[in-house]
Amino acid sequence: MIAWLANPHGPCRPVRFAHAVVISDERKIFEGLIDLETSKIFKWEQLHGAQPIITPDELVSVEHGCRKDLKTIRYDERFGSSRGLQQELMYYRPDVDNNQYQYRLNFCLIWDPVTEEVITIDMPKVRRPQVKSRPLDYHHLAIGWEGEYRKDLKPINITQPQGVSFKLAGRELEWQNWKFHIGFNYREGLVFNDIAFNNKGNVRPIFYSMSVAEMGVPYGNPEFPHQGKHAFDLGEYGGGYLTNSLALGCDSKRSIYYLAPYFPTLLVPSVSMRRMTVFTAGNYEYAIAWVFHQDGTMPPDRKLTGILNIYVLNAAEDTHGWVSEVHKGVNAHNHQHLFCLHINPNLDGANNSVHMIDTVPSDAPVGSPENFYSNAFYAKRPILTRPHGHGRL
Ligand SMILES: [Cu+2]
Repeated sequence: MIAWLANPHGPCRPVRFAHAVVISDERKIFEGLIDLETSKIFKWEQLHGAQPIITPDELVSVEHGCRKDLKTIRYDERFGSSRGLQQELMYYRPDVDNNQYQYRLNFCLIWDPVTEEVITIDMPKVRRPQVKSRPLDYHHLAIGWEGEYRKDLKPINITQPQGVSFKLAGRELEWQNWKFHIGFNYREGLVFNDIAFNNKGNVRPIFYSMSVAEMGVPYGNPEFPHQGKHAFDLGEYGGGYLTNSLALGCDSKRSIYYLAPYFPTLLVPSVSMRRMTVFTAGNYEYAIAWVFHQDGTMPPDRKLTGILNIYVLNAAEDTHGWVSEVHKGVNAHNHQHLFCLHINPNLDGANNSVHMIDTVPSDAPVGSPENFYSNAFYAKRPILTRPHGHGRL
């Protein structure tokens, strides 16, 4: 691949393979490599001890199924790890235009996506009352009822009368000495390949590929049934599948260029050429922006917005510090959003490594000659040596 990138018109064009992850009706998972030129299956194997992504179709089916299937209710403890079960957080919505995350119910369902049935209702030991606040209306006309749109903002017009400064050839973009290929897949969403910077005529490769590979959200409330609340938004739902389609004039102003990704299904979101994707994972929206600066740096920018995943709270309840009360009778569980970058460095070639920087206080005690005033700190630079597992050494 490296040889072909160096000479795209030369003879060493690599064979094109498709990497397929296939989920059977029984949710068995198969992984394969298919030669796209000969349609020959190069590798095909069933994976054991792993769970596949929850597809958009399955997410729709669980919403309908949970409403109608309440026939098999039992209070079983846990079910082992061989089945991919889903814990469904339940809400009450008085009207279709109301905020669907406002009234959390105090129980959860466990759904089996293979048999398409509810296998358990998890009731907490402590019951808590339903919140009785006024429903928040999300219909656009409701803004009129709440006092109208603001009228004191002057219009903003962004114009580029001489056109844009970037060039796009296929999926390869050039801008201000940067050059890279823009890929997209169901799991990671945007993937940048072959990122290079032209430094006064010297084209320097920087990254072979770069993407956000996962985003984990651990929740910190140990009380049953919240202990299993721990989302992997990319691996479980797919950052590409959840990417929102954008429209000119609605989501962006002029001089935006849209790219359409390809999926083996009918879902076709488009990606804004500000090198940004916005995907919605349940109650959250994530804006993943890749900013390529003119000085050759590219700090990733992650924005989160949305609605807190809330739960109900008794009056004067001791929350043990696991939650924050955000409204009378409503709490939000402590949680984090941990982004996992897939970095394949290629700075002037493959022979380089990635390190992180930790700021560490001096080991020398206060009053010692080395650190008399206690202001000494240094930068620790551990190298990330392994791509899998516990890389931090
Ligand atoms: Cu959050």
